[in-house]
Amino acid sequence: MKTPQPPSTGISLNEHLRAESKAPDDLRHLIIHIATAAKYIQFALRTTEAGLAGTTNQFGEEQVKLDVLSDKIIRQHLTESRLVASLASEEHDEIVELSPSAPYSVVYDPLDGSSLVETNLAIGSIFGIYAGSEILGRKPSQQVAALYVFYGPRTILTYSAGKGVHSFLLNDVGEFILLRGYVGIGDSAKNFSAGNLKAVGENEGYRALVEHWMEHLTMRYSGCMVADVHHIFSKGQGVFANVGGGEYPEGKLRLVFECGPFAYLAEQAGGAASDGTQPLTAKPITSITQRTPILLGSKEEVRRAEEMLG
Ligand code: P6P
Repeated sequence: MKTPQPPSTGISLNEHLRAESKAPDDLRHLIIHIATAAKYIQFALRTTEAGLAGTTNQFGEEQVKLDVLSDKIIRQHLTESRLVASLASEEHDEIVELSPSAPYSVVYDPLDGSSLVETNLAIGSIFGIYAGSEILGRKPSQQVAALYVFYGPRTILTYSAGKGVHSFLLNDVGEFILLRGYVGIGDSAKNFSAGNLKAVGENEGYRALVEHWMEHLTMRYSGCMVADVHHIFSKGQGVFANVGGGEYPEGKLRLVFECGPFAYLAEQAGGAASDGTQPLTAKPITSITQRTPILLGSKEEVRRAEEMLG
């Protein structure tokens, strides 16, 4: 019988942050704290029963137990880092001040797609990091880093600290090891992921766009933004859309927690992210409940979407 091989000893997340991204030590430490929280969440997903928590978040969405638990885990690790001045979580309706003189503020969706937990589909956590204590009035372009953790058959952490997008695999000894450096998004797409599809009933431009994509591209859609956008990063092409119409006049997704971090990452990977009229990285955050249309991925399709939705 073949003896099990030691897990890959490729470059670690910590070393990559230091040597490749040349991140300041306090930013590197903060991202490592976030990565540690993700390991506890990954463990909880495997061991904690799914099911509803019996509470709702600020958006009136029913919280599952793992939403609440993931939020607590992240908040604990951000607090223990002593590096966070203020934080905003999708699960809470206000910005929380932690250590006023700390260097960074963190915005996060602790468990994006959590309604899919009981279906055993992949879900994720999304993080944006700003320097200083202010969140409102900032633009996603002012993030100093953004990252997401994808809890699928494998747990993958993807980050950018301003020098490209890099993916790391959680190995068997609990370390994030480099899987792919300098992830890129090509200009043309083969796949599309269209959310808030009910909007086609009243949004003629969106109907025409989705019909075009159905004729020319292949759909890949799971209902979890982390999984669907990760598909674009891992394939190096694709376009993700969630635009206004029906129950969500501005689209379903939130600027600060979901669209801002992913817009930063998409641009770092050579792709584009737009609200249909402007780059999402240039869109000021006016409130933590602010929703926005999003078109993200291969530049040619984001431009096509801007024209057809225009
Ligand atoms: P729709 C999950 O609830 C979520 O917030 C995102 O992860 C996902 O992209 C979107 O909502 C799904 O939207 O319109 O397909 O239900």
